[in-house]
Amino acid sequence: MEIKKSEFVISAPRVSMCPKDTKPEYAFIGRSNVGKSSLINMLCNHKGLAKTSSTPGKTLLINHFIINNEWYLVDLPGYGYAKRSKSVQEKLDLMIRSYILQREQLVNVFVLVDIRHEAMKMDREFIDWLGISGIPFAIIFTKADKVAITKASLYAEKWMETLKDTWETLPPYFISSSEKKTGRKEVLDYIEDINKTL
Ligand SMILES: Nc1nc2c(ncn2[C@@H]2O[C@H](COP(=O)(O)OP(=O)(O)O)[C@@H](O)[C@H]2O)c(=O)[nH]1
Ligand SMILES: [Mg+2]
Repeated sequence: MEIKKSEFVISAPRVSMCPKDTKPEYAFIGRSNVGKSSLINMLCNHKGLAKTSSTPGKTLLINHFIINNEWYLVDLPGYGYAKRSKSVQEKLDLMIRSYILQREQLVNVFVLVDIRHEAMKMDREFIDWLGISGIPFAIIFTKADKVAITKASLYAEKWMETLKDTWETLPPYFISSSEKKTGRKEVLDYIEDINKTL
């Protein structure tokens, strides 16, 4: 799929303030600093579209970007950033979960996981919660350029294996690097395939 146009639409503090539009949405979630905003920019070939930062914990809002005037990418705040106060993080978690449960046009959540990290409790809890809530999702392993090219799929497979204790069928997954533009076509094709079914 070609991305011809990508534009920032709105940063909303809660789901009721998201665009009044029924076009399909694809949201990106994961721990702070995992590379959500960088991935959105890489997919869109649009540096600076989503704000990236080397300081974690900057995104506090639900950010909508419209693609080709047809569908949305949504950049969400990270979960589990230890340096935030507990009450701020609890508010963010509530905002994220309300958005995911209430937004009917949300067709898929991408859960981002740093390819270098072993399975983390927080990611796992979030993934299990998506499953219980019946939300379709896929996993994207980020920052693949930080590991040897020969190791990337091995790490990803090992991580996916850990889901097998509770998951009968494993979700789809992708390996990406925003630096090297790895995984761009695969993720965009996946989105395109879903869009075609709607
Ligand atoms: N090497 C490398 N660094 C990345 C990649 N993606 C993001 N980063 C860096 O990781 C940091 C956090 O990225 P950002 O997209 O803001 O993460 P977010 O908090 O999940 O939105 C920034 O310093 C990025 O430059 C990647 O694919 N490769
Ligand atoms: Mg971000």
